[in-house]
Amino acid sequence: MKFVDEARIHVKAGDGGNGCVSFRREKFIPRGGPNGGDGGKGGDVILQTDAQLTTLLDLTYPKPFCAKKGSHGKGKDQTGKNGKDLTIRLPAGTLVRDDQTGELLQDLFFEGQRFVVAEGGRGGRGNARFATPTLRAPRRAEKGEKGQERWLRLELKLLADVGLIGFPNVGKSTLLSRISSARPKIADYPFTTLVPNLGVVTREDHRPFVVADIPGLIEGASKGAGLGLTFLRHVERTRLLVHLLDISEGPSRDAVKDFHALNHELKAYHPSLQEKMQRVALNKIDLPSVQERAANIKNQFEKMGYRLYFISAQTGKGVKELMEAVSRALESISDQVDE
Ligand SMILES: Nc1nc2c(ncn2[C@@H]2O[C@H](COP(=O)(O)OP(=O)(O)OP(=O)(O)O)[C@@H](O)[C@H]2O)c(=O)[nH]1
Ligand SMILES: [Mg+2]
Repeated sequence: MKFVDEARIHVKAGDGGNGCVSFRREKFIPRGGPNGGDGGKGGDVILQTDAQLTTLLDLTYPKPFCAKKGSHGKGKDQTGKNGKDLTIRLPAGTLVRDDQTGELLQDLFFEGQRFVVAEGGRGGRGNARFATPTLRAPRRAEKGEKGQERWLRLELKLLADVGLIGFPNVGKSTLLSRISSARPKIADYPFTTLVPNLGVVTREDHRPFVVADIPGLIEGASKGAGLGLTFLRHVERTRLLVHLLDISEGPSRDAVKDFHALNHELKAYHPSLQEKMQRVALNKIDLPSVQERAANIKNQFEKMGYRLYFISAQTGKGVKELMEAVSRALESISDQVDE
């Protein structure tokens, strides 16, 4: 399925129905009073999150999303029917902005959360409402109000607990496929992953958590190199990052330099991203060329205050230890939040 994380849509709530001008006409009652009913209220446009959805694809729709109009009032004091609401379904994690001002209208974070984004117009009052002791036969009724109409900018930020980051080809998707039932595409060329993948990690001793594997980042991504940084929006809301490194290309690959270069890109996207807690792992430890240099690299990371995990996403070696560390870190973060 195509992944879409931005959309611009036009919503229009229903207009209210008009009030009615009418008079009672009955046998033996020569001058019946006014009995024009009120118009019905126009339908609202409502946004609602839906657990089944993971992209904004359904919303790349050129026509406006319109709720129904209220019916006009009728004689015999009949109020017009209210127009039907229109509910638009969205994935959880969607930010809703006014397109013109950029103002954040709502952050649809929870499952099933609803938000009235355009209100239907009120129905106009019928002439029955305008009768007074001195004006017994008003010929006046109101028009229904217009329904609200606006352009919205929708932006999806995936709700994952853990973000998997790293240069292209380091094995992020391989790791995701090992720790969850997700089956992202894996190949030995850079930029295999073009859209984020989500996987759920279920563990006996810990609450399940969601991991997002995002497309590879490269140096200069903040200036548009590679796929740029726009996918980083999907790790903005994660609580923890797993930073994956790979030196299998040969001695020219410097894990420490790569680590700093990627963190520099995180910071360029938003300083808060660089401040997120990270767990750092050197992948492809099954390869002898990697094993040879591993101890030295571990030392360098220790000096910087990081424990370096050795893993092989392919064979599974060390993955359990890394996931335990991730579980523990998530727990300590949620404890902090609880406090
Ligand atoms: N030997 C070895 N190869 C691995 C390991 N993990 C991944 N690979 C290989 O490395 C290549 C890249 O793996 P991917 O999982 O597609 O890498 P990625 O980080 O998702 O790459 P992008 O999506 O392009 O950013 C593939 O050929 C994998 O088979 C590992 O632990 N050991
Ligand atoms: Mg990938």
